[in-house]
Amino acid sequence: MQPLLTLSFSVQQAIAEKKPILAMESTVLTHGLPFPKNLEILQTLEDICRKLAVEPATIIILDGKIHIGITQAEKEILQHKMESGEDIQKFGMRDIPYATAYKKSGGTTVSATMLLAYKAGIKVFATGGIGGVHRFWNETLDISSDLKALAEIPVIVVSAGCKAILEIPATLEVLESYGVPVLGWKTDEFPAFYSRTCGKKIDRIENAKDIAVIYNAMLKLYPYPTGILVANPVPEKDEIPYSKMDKYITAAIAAAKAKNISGKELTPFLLADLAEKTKGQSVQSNLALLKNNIIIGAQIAKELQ
Ligand code: PSU
Ligand code: MN
Repeated sequence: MQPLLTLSFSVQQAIAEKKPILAMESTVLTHGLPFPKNLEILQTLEDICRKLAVEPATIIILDGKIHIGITQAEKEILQHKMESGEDIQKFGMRDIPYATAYKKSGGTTVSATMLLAYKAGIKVFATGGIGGVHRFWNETLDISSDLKALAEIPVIVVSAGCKAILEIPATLEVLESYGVPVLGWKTDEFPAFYSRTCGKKIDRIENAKDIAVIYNAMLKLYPYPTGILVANPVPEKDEIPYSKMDKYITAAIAAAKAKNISGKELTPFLLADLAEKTKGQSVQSNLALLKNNIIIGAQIAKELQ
């Protein structure tokens, strides 16, 4: 039997040297951002992380192999697959066993990345935004498995909140029901991805050290420790006001409904529609907040080490 996880040489080395490691999600790249810019962004994010003396571990599945950290050669394989139009899938937590059995390739969502980071012994990872409770959830029951993963897996997730394509108050309610701490990085308000605020209050934290204290207290207290959601607002200069985004979002959701798009296709469809309608402004904002989350994630990884 092959080992379940393939750790890159640099990640193995970082583990051996007790160097801090930050895991990175890949669906945000494969399905949240356009090709070929997504691969450039991947490189930029990894470079930022390395400059901060933290080893980036991009998590992705290629031909059924679960990679914790990818090499240059594997990035080229991914690029080739994308260029040739091969089916690069989106893998949530439940899709991983199938992907390994049938040698599929794809990006891992927040839920899948949490699970795989945990298995690899990595405690923190950075992403763009988490999935959550979708608008019209009471008709569709569409609630992201990211919330289930946050409820069950003790990994710290650094995000810019969740996208306003979701029903944000309902998403926060579910996180509260599941006992998941939601912490605002130097903010009292939950950020809404492209926008810095959404009017919902959360607990404020001032530094990475306090996150480590909270994480360790949770591990000691909870019989079943959960994840922790760190919400880091997009930088001011890259913010798109909620009022401006909201009309595009409403239109994108209506378009998805008209085209009968549901399930895991929904989020990528909405993101692509927003990128088009905002003439790339949403992509720019997405990149800025990703970089920002890597920086905070790296600080937390160092603090936990
Ligand atoms: N939110 C974003 N960009 C993304 C995603 C969410 O702003 O790319 C991706 C993440 O990978 C997240 C997933 O985990 O979508 C959630 O998908 P679903 O709603 O199908 O669970
Ligand atoms: Mn869903």
